Amino acid sequence: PPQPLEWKGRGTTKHFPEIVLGRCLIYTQLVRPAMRDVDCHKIWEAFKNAFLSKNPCNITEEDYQPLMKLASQTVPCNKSVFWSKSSELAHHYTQIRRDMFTLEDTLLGYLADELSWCGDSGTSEMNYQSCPHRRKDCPNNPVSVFWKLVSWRFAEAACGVVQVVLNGSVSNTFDRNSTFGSVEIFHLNPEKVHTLQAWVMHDVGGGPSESCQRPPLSDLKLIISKRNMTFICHDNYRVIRFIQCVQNPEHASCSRLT
Ligand code: JS2
Repeated sequence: PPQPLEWKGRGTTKHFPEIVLGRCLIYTQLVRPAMRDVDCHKIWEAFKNAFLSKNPCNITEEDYQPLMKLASQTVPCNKSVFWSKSSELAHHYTQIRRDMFTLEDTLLGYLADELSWCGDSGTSEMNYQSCPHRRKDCPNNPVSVFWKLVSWRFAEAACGVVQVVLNGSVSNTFDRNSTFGSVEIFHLNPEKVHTLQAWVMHDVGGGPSESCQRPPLSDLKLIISKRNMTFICHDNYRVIRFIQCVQNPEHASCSRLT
């Protein structure tokens, strides 16, 4: 019979080392050639040293410091895009507006997006079988600590007007337990960020579940106002609606778009 798995989360992604090194080269040489002098071999060394030969329930922010230092990058003011429950749409938006950045359009987010990784204290190997699940095993695992840290740093570095793409077709449009609701909004620096623009996008054809006028969004408005930033909210922001309509050109609500 197969051995019982050690952890409840998915194991390290197959070919993780090659994917991270390959993504680093693609990003620094092709996607953002301004970063062509970044040493991807050093980045890979720092990435793997953050979690290999360590207890995967005991990873700390310090473990990732060398990687953070090597991969540091500045996003220009007014160009940061946050998202919650709207990953695909937010990333389509920044793939078209190439001057805008989600976290996954920065090197660190690009390297790790959709991947899973962990090691173990007894070995210098990666665990391709299973990795700790955030809730079912432990919160301080390599993947969760990484995303919390990079999200926090991405928010802290933002300046000017920042945008957030929210999903108005789910019940937790603004979720205080999400990365956006628990980490990012509290790390925006009001001395640098003057306005948060929230775009509440409804699925084409799907009925709205939440909107700017409803309690979850008024909670967000209150949090942002209390932190001395201006809050602007629009349902179905036109520019992003166009992207949704490219994927649903036949829908009635898309033919009436002006
Ligand atoms: C595991 C991942 C991945 O504003 C965005 C980003 O800056 C992000 O890091 O945090 C926000 C999205 O997080 P949120 O609000 O929790 O939305 P969600 O749809 O409930 O969860 C998405 C996962 C957040 C962290 N994360 N975790 N694996 O590949 C991965 N990529 C990201 N961004």
